[in-house]
Amino acid sequence: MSARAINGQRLYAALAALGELGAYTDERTGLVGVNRLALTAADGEGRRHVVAAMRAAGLTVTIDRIGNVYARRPGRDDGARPVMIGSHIDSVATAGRFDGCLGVLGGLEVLRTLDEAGLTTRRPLVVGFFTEEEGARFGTDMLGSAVATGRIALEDAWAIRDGAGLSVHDELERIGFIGDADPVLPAPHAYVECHIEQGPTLRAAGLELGVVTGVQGICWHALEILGKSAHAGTTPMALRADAGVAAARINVLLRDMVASGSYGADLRATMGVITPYPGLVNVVPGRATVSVDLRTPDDAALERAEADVVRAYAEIAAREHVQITHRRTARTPYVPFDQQVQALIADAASARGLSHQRIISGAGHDAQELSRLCKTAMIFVPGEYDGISHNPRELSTLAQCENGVNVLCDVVQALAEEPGP
Ligand code: HGY
Ligand code: MN
Ligand code: MN
Repeated sequence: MSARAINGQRLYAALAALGELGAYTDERTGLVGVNRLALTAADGEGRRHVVAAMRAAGLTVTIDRIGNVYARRPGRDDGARPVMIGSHIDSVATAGRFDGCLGVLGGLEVLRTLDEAGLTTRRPLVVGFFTEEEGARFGTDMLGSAVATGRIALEDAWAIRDGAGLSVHDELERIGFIGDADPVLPAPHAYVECHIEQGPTLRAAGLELGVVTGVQGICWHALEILGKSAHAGTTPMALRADAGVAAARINVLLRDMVASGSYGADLRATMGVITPYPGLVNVVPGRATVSVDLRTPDDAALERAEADVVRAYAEIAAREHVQITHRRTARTPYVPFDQQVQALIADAASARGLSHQRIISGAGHDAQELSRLCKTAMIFVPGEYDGISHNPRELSTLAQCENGVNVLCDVVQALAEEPGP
C-alpha cells in the first residue's frame, strides 16, 4: 500500500474554520479560544458545519438518538464490518481548536484523500463524532460513546441535567440533534482515533508521534457542601460552619494523598470546580460546590483512593460542622489498547520516518469506550507550549497534525483491507 499524503493545508484550514464556531476572546490574555460546550447553540452550529462537510464529501450521514453522528463511505465489500475513525467536536468552555476536532476532521481528510486517489477500500469506512465527550457540561465524560457501546443506557443519558437543570434530552432536541438511529453501535472491525496528546511528553522528547497504549482509570465526584452562611466580622470562629474551609481541606487532602505515595507514583488528583456561595468577601460561605477528579492506570489504587477520599468527606464534615454529599459522576477503569493496531501505527510511523514512542493517555477518550466493541488504538500528536490543552493556547502545528493524519490514513487503509466479516 503506497503511503498517501493527506492535504495538510486543507486539514488545517478545516480546523481553523470549525474553531471559528464558538470562538471567544479571553479578556485576560486576548487569546481566542473555543467554547462549544455540548448541546449548546455553538455545539449545534459546529455539528451542522461538520455534517455539511460530511455530506459535501459524498458521505451518508446517520444521526442516532443520543446525537452521535456517523458518516459512511462504502467499501468494495460493503457488507463487511467498517473501519471507524472518530472523536468529538464538543469542547470545554476554555478550549483550543484541536482537542477532538483533529480526530474528526482528520478522518474526513483521510476519506477525501482516498477519494482523490480513486481508491475504494475493501471495508466501508465511517467517520464519526460522539456527544458530550468532555463531560464539562453534563458532568460525565464520554457520554455519547458510552451509550453507543452500552455502558450507559439511552434513557439514563437523556435524563442527565446540567447545572441549570436542563436535560440532555431537551438540549439535544433544542439543537435538532435527536436522530432516529438506534444508538447502540454494531461492532466495527476496528476503531482508530487521532488526538492531540494534551500533555508535555512528546514535545519535550522531540518526538513526532505517540502510539497510545491505553487510557488511565478515571473517577469523578460532584460534591455539595452545606454549612452556615454568616457575617465574616461578627461571627466567632468557634460558631462557624464554613463550607469554604471544608472544600479547602478536601483539596489539600487530595494533594497529600498523591504526596503520600500510598496510591502509587501515578495518582493524579484535581479539584477543578471550587464554587463557594455567596462568594463575597465579608460572608462565611454557607455552601460550596466542588469536584474531585482522581486518575491512575492502577485500578486497585484508584479503588483505594476513592474509598479513602469518601471516608475523609465524613471526617471533614464532622470537623467543620458541615454536611457533605457526593455523587460519583464518572468512573472508567484503565483500558489497554489493541497490540496489533498499536503495531500498525508504529510501523506506519517508522515507514514515514517519524519518531515515535508508546505512551499512555492521561486524558479520557471515546476510544476507551469503543475498545469494548472492537480492536482499538490511538495516535497522539504533540502540542506546543508543553502540550497545554483545555486552554486557548492549545496548538499543534500543521506539520504535527499532518504527520498524525498521514499515519491515520495508512493505518485505516491497512485495517480496511483485512479479510473477514
Ligand atoms: O477529562 C478528560 O480526560 C477528557 O478531556 N474528557
Ligand atoms: Mn478530547
Ligand atoms: Mn478534552
